[in-house]
Amino acid sequence: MKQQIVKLLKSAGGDFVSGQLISEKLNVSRAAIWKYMNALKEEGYEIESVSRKGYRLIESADVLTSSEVEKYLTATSIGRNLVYFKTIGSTNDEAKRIAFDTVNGTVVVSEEQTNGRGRLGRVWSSPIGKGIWMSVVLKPDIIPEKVSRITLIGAAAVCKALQEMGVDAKIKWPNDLLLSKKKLCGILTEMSAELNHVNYIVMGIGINVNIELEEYPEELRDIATSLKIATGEDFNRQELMARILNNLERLYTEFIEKDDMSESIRVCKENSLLIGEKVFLIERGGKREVKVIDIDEAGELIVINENGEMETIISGEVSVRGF
Ligand code: BTX
Repeated sequence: MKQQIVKLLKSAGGDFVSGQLISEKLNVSRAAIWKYMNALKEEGYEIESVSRKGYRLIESADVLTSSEVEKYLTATSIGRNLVYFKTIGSTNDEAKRIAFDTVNGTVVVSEEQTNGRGRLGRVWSSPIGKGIWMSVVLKPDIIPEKVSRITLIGAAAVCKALQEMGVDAKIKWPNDLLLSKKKLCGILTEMSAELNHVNYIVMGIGINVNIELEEYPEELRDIATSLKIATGEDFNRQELMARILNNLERLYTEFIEKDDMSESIRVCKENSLLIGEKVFLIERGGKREVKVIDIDEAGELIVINENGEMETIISGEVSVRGF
């Protein structure tokens, strides 16, 4: 209902819309409208109300609601069902909670996460209104072994969206994007699967957009960045979010329908931070140094190991450090 009210107010182009008209068009009581208006003001919309004239939208808020993101969205399935929160523990947890009952392409987004998660239970800092903290629910008909490729498709989608907005970020295979060697974006892919069947995938994407350095906890200041810190400019979160979803839908559909992830791999290779570098692989058994030489067509990392032999590393098995 809030979305429909915003739409109606926007269609008036800054003029007043009477409570009577809203009530008739949307079939709600005047008291309910008043409540919705207060809720919208809480979300950050600036709405003027004048008795006998009605309500007027003065300024749209910098929020990631469906009615704001929709303006930039060309994707037809991913992001069309957008579940919005002002605050939540973790969008990945919420996406997993609703995954069975919701449609493919549902996106859960929150202005803030109080329990944002990285891999292996690490904490993901998610301050209010400054980033994009979202999780996409996907229900592909693929075998579980191929799920790790979805993370690369996500990384390529974020990379393309950033390029469209004038930012050249580097991809640290398989799940991070960096600017000046500092973390700008992290991707956390989780799934529910049977032996031969994927029930759902939740791809969590966190991007630091308009965060200032001093807004990070002390321990992150040397390793994290944001678009604002790197460029000195504020970025439109709604547009960036929609562009990521638009690119994701295209790259994901190519993969699911044609088993083709060549464009995603090309983007990951062209913007790779690791190819040509010596890195440490951190595995269950310990830590070893290898040289990265390529990413193959399945999205696996090709390295030369300590014995001079070529080896294939599948994402999800290792962490990469010291690049
Ligand atoms: P990761 O395990 O690779 O990275 C986590 C590490 O990154 C932390 O240990 C910390 O050192 C650092 N870090 C924490 N917060 C930030 C930040 N805002 N910017 C840069 N570095 C940071 C990467 O995990 C995957 C992160 C996914 C986050 C998304 S947000 C939406 C969704 N919901 C959720 O709970 N997680 C995902």
